[in-house]
Amino acid sequence: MRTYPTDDIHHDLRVYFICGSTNVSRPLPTILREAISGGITMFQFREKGTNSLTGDKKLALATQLQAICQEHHIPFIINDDVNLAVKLHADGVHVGQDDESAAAVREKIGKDKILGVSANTLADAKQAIKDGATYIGTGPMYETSSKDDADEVCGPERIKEFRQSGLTIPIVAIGGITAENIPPILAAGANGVSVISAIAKAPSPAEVATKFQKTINDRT
Ligand code: IFP
Ligand code: MG
Repeated sequence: MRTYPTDDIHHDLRVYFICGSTNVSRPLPTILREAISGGITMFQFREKGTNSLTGDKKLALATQLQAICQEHHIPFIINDDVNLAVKLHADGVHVGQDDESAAAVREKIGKDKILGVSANTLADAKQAIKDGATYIGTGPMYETSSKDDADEVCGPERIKEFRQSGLTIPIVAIGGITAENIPPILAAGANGVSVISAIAKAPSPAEVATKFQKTINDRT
């Protein structure tokens, strides 16, 4: 059996589900189980914004979600909260440009963990690589409702730019992605797609995850 988390990051990035308690209208553990049964390949716990959980409640939910991921051999990544990730021995951390510096995070989590960094410019991407990023996330590809502070839409062009500049680091695309707009994203050189709403708000998270997974597997 495949070991995880770091032996096949290209595979793990294919259908990368990001979610927190404020993104769902049913219990997040239930949604996560359904998404896993449908075929997501990695999960990021992103507990952020108005009404998000903190302290013991956040810890309890993270622990529960991590157990579900472990049961199914899905890498469990924590957004921003490096201390929580270290405490839980999470498989990795994702940080943005406004968070703790990627180099400092790499230092804290050690060389074997997954480090994801959001990078929307070539300079940021190169710096992330220097700092020890395992993968970079870039977007928003299309209009998105999940983030109130989202940057301007970049489209698959940005990924093409990164690849044409010689970057070989695994790249995951984020923002407004649906099964329909996956093909140009992969064609531009992304290794996978990351979604919040498309799965979190779906009547059937499993069905959407399956559709994404099939669309990507057919093209890689
Ligand atoms: N990209 C990603 C990921 N995660 C985030 N939380 C984010 C941007 C802001 F998809 F993981 F790369
Ligand atoms: Mg962040």
